Amino acid sequence: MSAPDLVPAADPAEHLATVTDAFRELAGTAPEGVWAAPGRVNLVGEHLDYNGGPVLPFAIEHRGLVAARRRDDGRWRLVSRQDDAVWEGGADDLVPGTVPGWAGYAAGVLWALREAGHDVPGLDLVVDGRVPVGAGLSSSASLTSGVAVAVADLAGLPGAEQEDGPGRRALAAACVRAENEFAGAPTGGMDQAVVLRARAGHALLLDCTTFDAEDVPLPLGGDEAAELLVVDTRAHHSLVDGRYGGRRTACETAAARLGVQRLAGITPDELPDVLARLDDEELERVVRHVVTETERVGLVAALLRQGRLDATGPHLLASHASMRDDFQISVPELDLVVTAAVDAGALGARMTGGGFGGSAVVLTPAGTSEQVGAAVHEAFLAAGHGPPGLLPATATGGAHRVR
Ligand code: GAF
Repeated sequence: MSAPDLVPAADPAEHLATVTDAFRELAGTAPEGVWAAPGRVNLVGEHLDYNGGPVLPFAIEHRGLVAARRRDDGRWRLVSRQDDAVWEGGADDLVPGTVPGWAGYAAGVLWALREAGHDVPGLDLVVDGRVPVGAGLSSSASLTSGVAVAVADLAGLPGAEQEDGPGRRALAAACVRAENEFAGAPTGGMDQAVVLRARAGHALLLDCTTFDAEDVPLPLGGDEAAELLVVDTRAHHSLVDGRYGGRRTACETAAARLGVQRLAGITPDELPDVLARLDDEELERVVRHVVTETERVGLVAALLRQGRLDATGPHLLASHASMRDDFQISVPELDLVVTAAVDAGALGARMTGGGFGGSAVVLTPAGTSEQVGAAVHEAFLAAGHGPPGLLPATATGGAHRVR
């Protein structure tokens, strides 16, 4: 049997040197600065952001770096170490829907900040994203947020500072516009918020109606009773293939039929009556997911405030079942992570992110995540799948300047 495929975060010094060298190759000079933006794992609260509900994500060590320097001619040159194509343009080229691939996300931030009335200087900019792509770990929010903090810092815009505040909220809103309107990805606002606003050692309990947030302790990697492992199934997840958007549309249809602004405002007590009014099996399922998942976020957050991550397992399992059976966004590989992990002694597990592929987050007793990861690896091979990627999970802080 092959060894499990461990996917540690990049070595910070190597990552910094690599993006700096790539910048020198592009511009013939050193960058003015380098900024980092993490990926994220959502502990619980899936597909609630665009339903105005609460979510509980945290930022992970896997991250992207952005190296940048201002140019005098007002033009932008965007380069990615993960792609050969260079995008070059000026203000007339910032047209929504016209810039394909990763560059659409980066250029979208320039567009959104200009739309917000900011003067965005010309830039040379190199990105080196080390958040696995298509893994449901928000490589795109890492990209947009990294570009946003770099531009904010170089242009003297609010939000460049690391502390959470109105400037960071505004940058998150610009990143959402970049993804929704410029790149055409119909995301909610969870990912950009946590990537820009997370505090190390904490999950971000985010109210997606007001975008107010509470930092809830999520101590990982110390002598805690439990630990988290992220399993990338390598079943590719995408936000632009129509399936994520289809769930969003079903929620909007249900809300319109019920005459409510946001499905997450429906209480568990109201649920039976609400379901009876819908008379549509698909809409009933999506509403049941949103209402029960909203309740689970509150229960998990309450346990975290008491330092009881180890007691959250049943809620994580119930969340996965809800996404598998009611929201129907799981795939066999994600279900296999959950069953194999539980069989190997995990306390709980669930798919995380938009679904239809991507990653699962697994809660294990302290000191056992390696053994549980090995069991999931074996189960994947036995089922004829390729090896999953195993990522250790610690909760890090949001996007910031590293140099
Ligand atoms: C993706 C989206 F980008 C988020 O906005 C959120 O809806 C998530 O899927 C599901 O919770 O990550």
